[in-house]
Amino acid sequence: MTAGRHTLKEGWRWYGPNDPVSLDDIRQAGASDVVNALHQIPIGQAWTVKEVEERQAIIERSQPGRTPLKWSVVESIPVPDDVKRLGKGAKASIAAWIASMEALATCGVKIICYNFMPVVDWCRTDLEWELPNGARALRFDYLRFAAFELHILERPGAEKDYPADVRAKAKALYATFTQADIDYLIMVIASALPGSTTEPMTIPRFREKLREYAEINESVLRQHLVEFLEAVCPRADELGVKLTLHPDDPPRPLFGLPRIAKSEADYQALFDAVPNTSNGICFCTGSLGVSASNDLVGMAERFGPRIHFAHLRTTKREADGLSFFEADHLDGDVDMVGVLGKLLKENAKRGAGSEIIFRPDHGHRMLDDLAATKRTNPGYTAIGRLRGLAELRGVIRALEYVT
Ligand code: DNO
Repeated sequence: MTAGRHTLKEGWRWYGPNDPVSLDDIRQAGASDVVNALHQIPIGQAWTVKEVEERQAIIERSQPGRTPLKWSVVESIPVPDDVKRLGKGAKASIAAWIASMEALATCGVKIICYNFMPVVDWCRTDLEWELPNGARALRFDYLRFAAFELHILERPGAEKDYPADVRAKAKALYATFTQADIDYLIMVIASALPGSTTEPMTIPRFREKLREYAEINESVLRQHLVEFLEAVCPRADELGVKLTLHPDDPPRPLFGLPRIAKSEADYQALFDAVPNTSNGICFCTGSLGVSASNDLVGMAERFGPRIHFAHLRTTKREADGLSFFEADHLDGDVDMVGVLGKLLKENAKRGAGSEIIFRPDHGHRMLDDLAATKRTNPGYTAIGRLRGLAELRGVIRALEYVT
């Protein structure tokens, strides 16, 4: 709980009324700020004030007498495919995105998270990978991913992205797959995980989408993001909205598609191209931390004023350097204490109402959430995130005490 103190604000992602995690669960976890989106509205369709108000009433006013919750962050307004492929040419889609932003601002929801990942949002190969303590974690296994690309998706040209020894290992791995393994991998990679901002795909549709992106290389995609921001930021500035671009997860090109929010240099290029104050970052330590070359503590310091929202989690890179799993919040490759120190420093410079909001991210499936009858969203269990938030809160309190 952070009520009454000037500190980082504790957020919690909630998928809406169908989320098996309740608003009381969020209160009991101690979070104050809800991160939510209107997932039921098709990608590309503008959100109306009425729709936003209805959701806001559920979050903020449906249980009088309870500890107050505030809907502070939208994660995400999806950026439709045509914006990524056509940039400013996708006029109607950009206008609809701005209309959603205006509806949110009218209701006072002023931090908006979005991403610019083409075709697939976050990508994993296992949603229930068993840890040595029996809990389940999300994992990205490079060889399983290669087996998917080379032998299930059969992406033309994919073999060029893998050295011969990896191709051989992926082929051998694929030979061990049952139909159930194949179906599982298709489900995990292609069918859009909950909260994703891309459309669920069958394999034929996946191939078609990749064909649609054939001409889109890194500089074209970056240019399209710049055009999108040039259209959106001036209005966001007027409304006092902060836009936070979520990094690519994992932070590297996938499926031969470019990724342009994977490093400090990528973000710096965007801030240089579109310096508006509304142009910010969702500081996702879990996504950026997958790449050993990202200096997270330095980025937290250098991008401080552009950070309005943070996803605090950490992954652990495996022996091949390309596979990783989601570790406990303080025990992966990210120097979380160092990052929190920088975020607290930045936050101390800000006035009331513009604190950085963070949320714990991708908790393990553990304890009662492991029950077979328990419905949980991958990474978004109550108990795993409760643990993550408690650990982060402990670090924050300790850092505040010693400074
Ligand atoms: C997954 C999430 C992503 C994220 C979007 C942001 O857990 O971090 O789906 O919400 O990429 O637009």
